Amino acid sequence: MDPSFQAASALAKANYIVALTGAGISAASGVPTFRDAQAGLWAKYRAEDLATPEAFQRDPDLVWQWYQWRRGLVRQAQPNAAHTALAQLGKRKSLALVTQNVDDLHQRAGSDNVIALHGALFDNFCAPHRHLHSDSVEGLEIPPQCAKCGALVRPGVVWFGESLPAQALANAEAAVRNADAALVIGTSSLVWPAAGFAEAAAARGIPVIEVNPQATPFTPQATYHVRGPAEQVLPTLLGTALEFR
Ligand code: BJW
Repeated sequence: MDPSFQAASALAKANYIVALTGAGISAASGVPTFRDAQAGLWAKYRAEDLATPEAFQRDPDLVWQWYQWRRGLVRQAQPNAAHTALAQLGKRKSLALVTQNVDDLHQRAGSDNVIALHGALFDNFCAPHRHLHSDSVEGLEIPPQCAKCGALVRPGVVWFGESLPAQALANAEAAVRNADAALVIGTSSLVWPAAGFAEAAAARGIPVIEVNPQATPFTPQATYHVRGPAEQVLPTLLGTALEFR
């Protein structure tokens, strides 16, 4: 039987679904992924030059330029059919949406209560004290300085070697513990602890559906691998699941 049909059937039977998303879901919106050979941001830049606290200490200008460029891309981007399909699923079924993405495309597509594991691209906080700066830093000299303590302000994202937000981790763990089906969409499953959620779902024995044009280290553990871009696969897959009786 067609794996997409079996996957849709498994989703239709589930009462509570957890969806784990990564950069691939936003690729069709024009937001580059991190590790794809041609288009990935890190084809031009090394991750360790940009997405670590050490890189920020060493060269805050470079790191800020990268984030300002990415903020510009995301501001211009629109949610695509994959974001919209998940938002619609969330209106019709009980869904926990856990994302590694720092863009706001799930929220703009209409998904509520998104669990953001790696922070938010448009948040800012001061590096040493994490004073949150809700004001935009646009128009300020880069790197901006904290008005409270004078330290440098940084983007409100999770860099390598940093802990993930405790509440988001706890919410994601609970979602994986309680779900009776899981979707793993557009992630290379290389970055931890996020990659562990798909593994934990598979270890519980629930159906886990991976949607990705490529195989990943997680693929052998997936119940179904629906090979293809999320913006093409998800509208049909989730639409079919919602129509099952
Ligand atoms: C499509 C598509 C389409 C294309 N449709 N699909 C255990 C083992 C080994 C190492 C570690 C471990 N535990 C922790 C670590 C260390 C580290 C880590 O994971 N390292 C590995 C790289 C080896 N993890 C951490 O440091 C984490 N913190 C932590 O663990 O704290 C505790 C601790 C502290 C100190 C010591 C030890 C532990 C923090 C990780 C933070 C990751 N941050 C980033 C940057 C966020 C800010 C920003 O955006 O600038 O998060 S890195 C980057 O990778 C970003 C992403 O969220 C993350 C994941 O990437 P993702 O989403 O999977 O994207 P890609 O590009 O990798 O893949 C895209 C996929 O889409 C591909 O598969 C394509 O095929 C597919 N695709 N088009 C569907 N149209």
